[in-house]
Amino acid sequence: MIWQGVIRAYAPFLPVTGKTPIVTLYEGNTILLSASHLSARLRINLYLKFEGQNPTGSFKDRGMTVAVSKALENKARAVMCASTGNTSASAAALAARAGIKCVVLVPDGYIALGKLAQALIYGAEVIAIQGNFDAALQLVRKITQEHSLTLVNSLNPHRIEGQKTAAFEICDQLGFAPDYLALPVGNAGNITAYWKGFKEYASAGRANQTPRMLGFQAAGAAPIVRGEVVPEPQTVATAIRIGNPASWQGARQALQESKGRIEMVTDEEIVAAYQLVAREEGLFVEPASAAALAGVIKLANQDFFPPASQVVCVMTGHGLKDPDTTLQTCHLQPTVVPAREERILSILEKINVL
Ligand code: AN7
Repeated sequence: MIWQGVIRAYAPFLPVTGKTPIVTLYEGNTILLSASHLSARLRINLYLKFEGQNPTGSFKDRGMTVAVSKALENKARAVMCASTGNTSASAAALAARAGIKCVVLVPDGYIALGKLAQALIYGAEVIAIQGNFDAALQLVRKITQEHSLTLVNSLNPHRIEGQKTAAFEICDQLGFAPDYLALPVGNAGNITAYWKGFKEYASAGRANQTPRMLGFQAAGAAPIVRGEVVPEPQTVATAIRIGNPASWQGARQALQESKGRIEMVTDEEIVAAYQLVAREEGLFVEPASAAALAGVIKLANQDFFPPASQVVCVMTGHGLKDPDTTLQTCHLQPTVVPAREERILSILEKINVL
């Protein structure tokens, strides 16, 4: 049967019934890529779960299909969220499928251009606030409590339910649960969801173990690592520019129960990993995703992983969402020359390919 999204694939594990209208973009079923070059370099077995392959280009579609389906089942007329970009793109797309309105609040000037374009073209009401994500989420929580719009941030438990399907897929693709699961942490919904998914799959006898969870925050936006709210978070990885995560408690539980770790990585480490995964594995991810890889590299360099460990690193979003950051942070540009053969040949000579 052809793939028809995570609800149909994993219905027994999800809060849906025969009466739930399934709103889907056929999200999920993303590749788990064996990262052979990085594995050799880091002396582990590293796999990359490429969530950029989802229909709106990030993992958010997994949770949003469930949240919007349940919103429609409950006769919602509109959904609302705060977002650093990917949640708004996904909410806007699935609301379009459902035929309901979508309102998104984003931090003005701190959202990748591709994500903004997505929310707008899918037809959402996009409001850019002069404040950060945390301020946007506070406003959205208040407004959705006092009015009839349905909140579709990961405080909505249906989001977590949908996102946990990524853990199921990893077990199904590998044939076992990995030893370690690494991912970037922003609002902390995803680490909460993965841990729930791994626990449920092991309880159901569909996975042999549960992995240790490894979360990574950007150094300028690392409230969980530092143990306190960061009032003015800053990082090149705008997706995780979050100073007061809503699922802080869920993250804490995942880390404690799995004997995991949460650490921070600098913007320099993020940008280095961002280029490395593109150049060594052919995978273009967004900076927030590269934070997870930067963390794995850092831990591997400290000999944290026992030999032959099976490590899955979640590449949460697609690099094409934020090409401005690529060119600026990596200082990349094409070589511009007149359209003459000798000019091309002189370059080929210089890079030793003749
Ligand atoms: C690519 O879109 O919070 O820890 O509003 O877009 O579950 O928040 C995005 C988060 C990692 C962090 N990678 O996940 C939003 C938003 C990417 C992301 C995260 C986000 P959470």
